Amino acid sequence: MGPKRYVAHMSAPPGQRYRDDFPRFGLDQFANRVVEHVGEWSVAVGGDVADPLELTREALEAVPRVEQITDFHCVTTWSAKGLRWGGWRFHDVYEQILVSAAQPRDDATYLSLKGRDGYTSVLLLEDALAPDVLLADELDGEPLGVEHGAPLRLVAPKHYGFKNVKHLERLDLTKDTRLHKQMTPLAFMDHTRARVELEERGQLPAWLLRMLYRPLIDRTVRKFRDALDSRS
Ligand SMILES: Nc1nc2c(c(=O)[nH]1)N[C@H]1C(S)=C(S)[C@@H](COP(=O)(O)O)O[C@H]1N2
Ligand SMILES: [Mo]
Repeated sequence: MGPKRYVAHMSAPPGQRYRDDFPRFGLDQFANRVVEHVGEWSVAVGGDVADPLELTREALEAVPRVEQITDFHCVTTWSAKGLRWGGWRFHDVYEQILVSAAQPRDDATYLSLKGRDGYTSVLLLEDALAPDVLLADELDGEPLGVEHGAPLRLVAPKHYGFKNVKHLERLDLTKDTRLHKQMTPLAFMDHTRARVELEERGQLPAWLLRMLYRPLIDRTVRKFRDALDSRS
């Protein structure tokens, strides 16, 4: 039997450590691109579809709202516990709106996502259609704030944070992953699926990426917090 003090961490996925807060986070180059709250919003949907469309809030209101409590895991090894998200299942939005209105082609097997700050990422459509993947506009019962992705963000809890695109501006259903390439400064940081349970952190062994990423957490949290605090 191991020492008692480790018991609290037993539920963390491999290589992850829980922290008490949920910091604003991301790649350095996005720290200063604070997306201020936008009143009216819609998300463009395109790619390999017959009919590109604008997904409006009004259209989403026809889809049942859901609430979900899930943990959040950043690839740099920090995790946040028990976040209560509100919004819509991407699966429901896809089945109830996108299939009939946009008519994606059969070979559109990727979901590319773009944020208003220019950040992009891509998921397998199959992964995005899992029941715990949300288009979220609420966090802990409040409208989503600028720090966590207003007005709408993706929440994909089984995938590392870098797939959970904030400030959604555009979705593409596509056969081509190059349309919105993963936003990684270095090739080894990329991973098509980035599943947390399998520790798919990137193109290098997970233990090595843990070691490279962990020292970056504190300074990144500070940088993102300072950028938010000093905005005019
Ligand atoms: N638009 C946008 N989405 C983004 C990022 C970003 O910089 N811009 N950073 C990603 C990374 S690396 C992480 S860990 C999470 C952080 O989400 P949070 O800021 O709500 O904690 O957002 C992801 N989605
Ligand atoms: Mo991250």
